[in-house]
Amino acid sequence: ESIPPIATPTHDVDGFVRQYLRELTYTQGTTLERASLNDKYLALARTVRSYLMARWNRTMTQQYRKQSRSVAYLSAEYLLGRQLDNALIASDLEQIAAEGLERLGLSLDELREAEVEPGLGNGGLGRLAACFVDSLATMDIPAIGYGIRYEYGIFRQTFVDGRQVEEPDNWLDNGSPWEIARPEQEVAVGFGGHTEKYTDDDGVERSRWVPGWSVLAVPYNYMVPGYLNGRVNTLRLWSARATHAFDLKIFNYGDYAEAVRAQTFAENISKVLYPEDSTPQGKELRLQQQYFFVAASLRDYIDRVLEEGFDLHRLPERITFQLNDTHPVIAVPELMRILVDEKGFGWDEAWEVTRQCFAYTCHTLLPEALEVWPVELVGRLLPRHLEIIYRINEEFLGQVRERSGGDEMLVRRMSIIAEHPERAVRMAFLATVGAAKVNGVAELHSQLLRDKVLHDFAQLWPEKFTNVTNGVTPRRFVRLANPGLSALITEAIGDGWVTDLERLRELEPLADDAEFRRRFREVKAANKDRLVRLLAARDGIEIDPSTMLDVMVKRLHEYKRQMLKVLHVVTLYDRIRSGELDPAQVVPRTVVFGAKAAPGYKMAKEIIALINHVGAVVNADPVVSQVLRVAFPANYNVTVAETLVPAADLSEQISLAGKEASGTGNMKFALNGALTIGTDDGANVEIRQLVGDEHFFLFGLTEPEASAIQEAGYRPAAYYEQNPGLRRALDLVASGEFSGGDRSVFEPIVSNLLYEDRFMVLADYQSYVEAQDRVEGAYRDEDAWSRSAVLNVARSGFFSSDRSMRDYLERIWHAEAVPVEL
Ligand code: 26Q
Repeated sequence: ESIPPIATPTHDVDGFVRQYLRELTYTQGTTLERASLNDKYLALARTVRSYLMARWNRTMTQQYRKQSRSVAYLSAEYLLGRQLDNALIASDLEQIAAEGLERLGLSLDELREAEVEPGLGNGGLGRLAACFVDSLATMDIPAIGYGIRYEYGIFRQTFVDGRQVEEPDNWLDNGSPWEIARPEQEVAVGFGGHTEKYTDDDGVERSRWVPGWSVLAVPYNYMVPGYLNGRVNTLRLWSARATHAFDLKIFNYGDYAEAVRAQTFAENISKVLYPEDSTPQGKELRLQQQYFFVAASLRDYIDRVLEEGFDLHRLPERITFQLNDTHPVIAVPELMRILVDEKGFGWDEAWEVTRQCFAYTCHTLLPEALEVWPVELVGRLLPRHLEIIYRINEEFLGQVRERSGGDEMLVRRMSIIAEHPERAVRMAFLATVGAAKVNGVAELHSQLLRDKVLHDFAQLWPEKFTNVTNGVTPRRFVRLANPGLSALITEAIGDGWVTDLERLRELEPLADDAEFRRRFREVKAANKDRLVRLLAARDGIEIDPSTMLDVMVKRLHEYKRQMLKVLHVVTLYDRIRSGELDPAQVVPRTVVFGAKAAPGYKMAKEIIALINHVGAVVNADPVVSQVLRVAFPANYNVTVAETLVPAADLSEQISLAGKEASGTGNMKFALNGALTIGTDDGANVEIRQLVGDEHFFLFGLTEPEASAIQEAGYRPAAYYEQNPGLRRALDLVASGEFSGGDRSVFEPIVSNLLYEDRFMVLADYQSYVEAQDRVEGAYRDEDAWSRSAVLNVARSGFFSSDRSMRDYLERIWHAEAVPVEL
């Protein structure tokens, strides 16, 4: 009758040890003596998980009962980072786990290193999704994240002769203790086939889709624990499975082995994350991935509300589907298809519901980054969706015609279907038409969206457009990554800042406190030591912790301008070698790069080779290397960021103005007390406004200036001709100085800079070098520098992803917190 509830293990060392041994013995099936490192890690992960399980169950039970308004975040990427550490702090088990393991003769630090991070994202956009789900759980918002469980995440980067080589990321190989498969909740997703018209029982003309093939989507649930609260939200990632053996019988009875082999075709869909970041390729499998996870997610959510007997006409009262860029935008025609074809809605009422259910976040400004799918491909893979997209477009353009008095130029510009160079669906336009709200990710970016990329749409629907500046989770990127700084802050102002980051403001007066600044420097020094140990053990790289740590970590892309940083390094090398600079007068620095290039992005890979080759020459020079060293650890990822960011003195945020939508690394560095050298771009603009001009090294063209030069006809060679320092730096690269005398190696880079330079590296060179000279001057005054660093921390509370969530909630989602009892 009444079975007593199974208790969560007690929140103390005894309870922890008992649960740990239970996991090791009965789940892992081994003993302390025999256990491998991986066994010990898995048992630890499951132990921590077991403490959160009751919260997770309670959260789900409550969700069903309360039927509150909620948010479904649709994202093709979640760059989660390691799960164990975050689960430990969320459940307040750090101390207990450390002691409990010690009692067993084990080391928490050693075991946490055994976790392979799930790298299910490329960079900023994927990491943002991970920060957002963390904040939603911590703020007690009923929310679910939907995405893809890639079997292989972002590739592992290695260098061979300084050149990038990609290796598969087998992140699942050692077991995955953080996921729970729910195979009984699988859903079928159709593809291909044809559409047909028919007359229903009421004599109404209808369409239906008869797919040609299908795959199963199997959900895997990941826990998303709120920080020290009772909520554990769910991240639901879909994995593709071949439809059951029934296919085999039907069409391949005679060749069993061949039929089984054919199954793997379907399972390719969730096999690998596309490593392209911001230059989408129109690959068929990529569109399959998008439709696969979107169709499964909508189906999953809708089935759940239908079970409650919920009326789909009221769907917008219950949910917002937030579209993380255009990757999930096929959800718009999919919901229309469900409502019209399957639920018998009329077109207009279905459109009303659909439009109100979606909101779209744009993450780019680069025209080549806007997703466009050939009509031929969409029609072949999703014939019914193409018909629906055409109808949406027809009705939309009718509206444009009416409002504009038949301005056919405008109609052509705004059409969801592009005609050139081939007929294709413009996903950003479909998203904008299909969503109730459209947002950019920083003030400047949202403004440029309204003024440029989506100008016509912003004219038509000004109220649809809004901004939500990005943020990062202070749990992972301060509390967890920087325990020293966290302790210092907590000692000064209490621990409320972890969930209310604006409270960092209370540190401002301490910037003037010499003792506090000294302790701040102590923390920074300790963080550098930690980085020294990591790079030595992980990469065999030796760095000197007494030098200024100058860090540029982000995807390798021409618009981000790693090239500008290289030219600065080459300039320093040249100035020292030529005797223009006395090494005794130079502030010693270590320049750290971390960057992956899309495997097909030639120029990006050349730049990686250049960085490595310049680094090798600089580091080998007996004079220069006394004051300048370059470190480029391979395979930069979230785990590396957690050690690197807290150690940095200088944060490089040097994209061409108007190209970086926001940036989020910039926020992580500022929050950890690095000063920024940056252009007036993305969220740098807001960082500078908040921390103050005196504590930020601004340089470079502004967006309007850069645009004006481009329009007048930018001639990079003119900068080369007129600037002796720049000429010497480029000549050195061209001379073969960094390629064993071979002038051909970096010739493509040099001629690209001289004759094209799309991102105006040469135009900003002088300004950048001068800003670096100011950095050097400022760094010499240790006390003034640490004062600025403390003020950076104190004034960056705005960049918490909790604040981003509040903005989304107020401006777009209108959902409310629903606390779950602890
Ligand atoms: C699309 C189609 C096919 C293949 C790949 C893609 C693809 C994948 C990833 C396109 C773009 C991305 C990632 C974009 C991205 O990370 N953008 C960054 O988003 C951050 C969060 O808003 C911003 O801070 C950065 O400024 C922006 O570059």
